[in-house]
Amino acid sequence: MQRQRGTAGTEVLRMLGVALSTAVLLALAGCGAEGTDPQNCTVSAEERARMLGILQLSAMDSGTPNPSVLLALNLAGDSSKARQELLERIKETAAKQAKDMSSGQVALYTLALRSSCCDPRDVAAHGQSVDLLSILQEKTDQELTHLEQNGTPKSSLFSVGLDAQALCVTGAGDYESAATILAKQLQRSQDKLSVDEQAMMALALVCAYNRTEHKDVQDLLNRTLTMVSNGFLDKQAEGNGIIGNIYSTGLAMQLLLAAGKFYAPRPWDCTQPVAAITAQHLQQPMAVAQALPALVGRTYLDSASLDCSPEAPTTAGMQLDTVLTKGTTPEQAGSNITVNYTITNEVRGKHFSYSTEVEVPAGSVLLVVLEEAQKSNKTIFSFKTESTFWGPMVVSIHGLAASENDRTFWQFFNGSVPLQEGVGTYKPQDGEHIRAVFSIY
Ligand code: B12
Ligand SMILES: *[C@@H]1O[C@H](CO)[C@@H](O)[C@H](O)[C@H]1NC(C)=O
Ligand SMILES: *[C@@H]1O[C@H](CO)[C@@H](O)[C@H](O)[C@H]1NC(C)=O
Ligand SMILES: *[C@@H]1O[C@H](CO)[C@@H](O)[C@H](O)[C@H]1NC(C)=O
Ligand SMILES: *[C@@H]1O[C@H](CO)[C@@H](O)[C@H](O)[C@H]1NC(C)=O
Ligand SMILES: *[C@@H]1O[C@H](CO)[C@@H](O)[C@H](O)[C@H]1NC(C)=O
Ligand SMILES: *[C@@H]1O[C@H](CO)[C@@H](O)[C@H](O)[C@H]1NC(C)=O
Ligand SMILES: *[C@@H]1O[C@H](CO)[C@@H](O)[C@H](O)[C@H]1NC(C)=O
Repeated sequence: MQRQRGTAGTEVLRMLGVALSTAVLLALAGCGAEGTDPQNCTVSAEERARMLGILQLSAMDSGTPNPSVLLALNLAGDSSKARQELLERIKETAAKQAKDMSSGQVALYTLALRSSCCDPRDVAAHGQSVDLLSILQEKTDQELTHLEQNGTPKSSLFSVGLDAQALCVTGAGDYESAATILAKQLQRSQDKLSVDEQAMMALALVCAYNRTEHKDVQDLLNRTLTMVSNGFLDKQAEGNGIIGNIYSTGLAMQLLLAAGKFYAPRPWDCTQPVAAITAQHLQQPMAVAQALPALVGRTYLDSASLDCSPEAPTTAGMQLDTVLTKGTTPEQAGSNITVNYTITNEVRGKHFSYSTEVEVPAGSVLLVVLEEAQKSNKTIFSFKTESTFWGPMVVSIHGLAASENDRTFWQFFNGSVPLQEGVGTYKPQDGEHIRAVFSIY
């Protein structure tokens, strides 16, 4: 269905869509769909179930609990046992570790707990209790000070976007100055920012626009949101439904869902990005967690308006077996591929560049190439990884470590094209040239 904003001719169709898809949402979530446009941009029931299955499996994982997964499960109306257990572990971790987390992590915990109908001001577990909102405000202030002094935040603009969203939807603290600073950043350097960053920053502006009483702030937010959302619509047209890349498209959809009045009367065909994401069969829990909210018509800004009445109807048990058996296509057994691997530093300290050719079984992920190279020469191709919610991140090669303070990292390329995945999921092809280049972001 073509999504027509403010076009009178489609009013009847629209009303029909409202009635039907509101019914669908109510059936799915057991609660209202306030704050989102109730038209049909939702993913098929099968794909929704598959995605929920991946998130539930990830929720049962014993590793560090992932607040993005809990947030997505809540926004999609899940009430499985896995979700309940994840919530308990999120509370525990928040109570114990919030003070040592990055601002963006605290923001995600805040949104995850708020969407679970818990009060982020009083998170108690095992006799410990923390006020997440005061911690968040403090960490956000540090980010904003850093941003004003150095032109960059301590962590990422993506994180500061999450910070401002969490402060705004909980109605706590100073979301207005955060939103103003983010708007100015977007105005100044929109073309340099990734779609992911723009989406998270702009979502915060939508929330702030609705709450602020200052006309000049409203004007700034209005102009910025018109600019960003039109930019996304242009990208969707160029990218056949994809806005940025496949991993940013769901986040961009969240903004387009929330910011409709800022690009009206321009139409948005929301079925295009839904189809593009569905066709991708996302596997990584983190990728699914970021994509699913928009695919059920929700945004992170809905975290505070979910139905908190006791025990909504439970969703049917997920077919985890379909998730588990749905593997990726089997690779040709026994055959090897050759990958040319180069590491380069022309940024810090003694400059270097080394190349090698390694043989790995066809279908191996890039991490296996790095391990083979390391085996061939430990001094030259040594490397270290850290585990993150996106998988292993390469934090050091040849003894040269990435640094958040210096804003350096190891960037990966296929030839001259930057990879869109990490070493734990990217699968190089035969004869490919992989380059790891020490870079500044
Ligand atoms: C900021 C950012 C970075 C920064 C992170 C450091 C910093 N302090 O800002 C830098 C520039 C280092 C970075 C690097 C890369 N990134 Co990046 N990054 C992001 C971004 C925009 C926001 C992350 C964030 O702040 N999250 C909020 C905080 C609160 O959550 P967090 O869990 O603490 O975030 C940490 C992890 O996300 C981690 N991280 C960031 N990117 C990546 C990528 C991979 C593969 C891994 C394992 C971890 C990781 O660093 C964050 C800060 O510590 C996301 C966008 C998104 N949609 O999530 C992309 C994103 C996560 N990155 C992505 C990619 C592809 C990369 C690179 C592989 C790019 C490349 N060609 O080299 C490299 C990693 C290479 C390596 N060494 O292993 C993809 C991952 C897709 C996927 N399916 O795996 C995303 C989703 C962007 C996209 N739409 O394509 N990234
Ligand atoms: C919306 O789309 C989904 C998935 O394509 C479909 O199952 C559902 O029937 C549609 N609902 C309406 C109201 O069109
Ligand atoms: C605007 O904010 C108010 C609270 O100040 C909230 O009740 C309302 O739902 C919000 N409206 C939208 C469209 O987000
Ligand atoms: C944004 O500003 C324009 C121009 O001043 C105005 O016409 C429009 O109504 C504003 N939009 C919103 C959502 O306030
Ligand atoms: C790898 O490729 C680079 C650049 O094309 C080349 O200089 C180098 O000799 C190659 N290394 C090996 C081991 O083939
Ligand atoms: C494939 O490569 C591995 C090293 O990754 C090596 O041990 C093995 O002998 C190779 N097999 C063939 C058939 O070349
Ligand atoms: C590793 O490479 C360096 C430089 O090319 C070389 O001097 C050294 O002998 C190599 N070590 C091994 C174990 O191959
Ligand atoms: C790497 O780049 C080459 C050349 O652009 C391309 O043909 C190949 O598909 C890329 N590899 C992967 C795994 O995407």
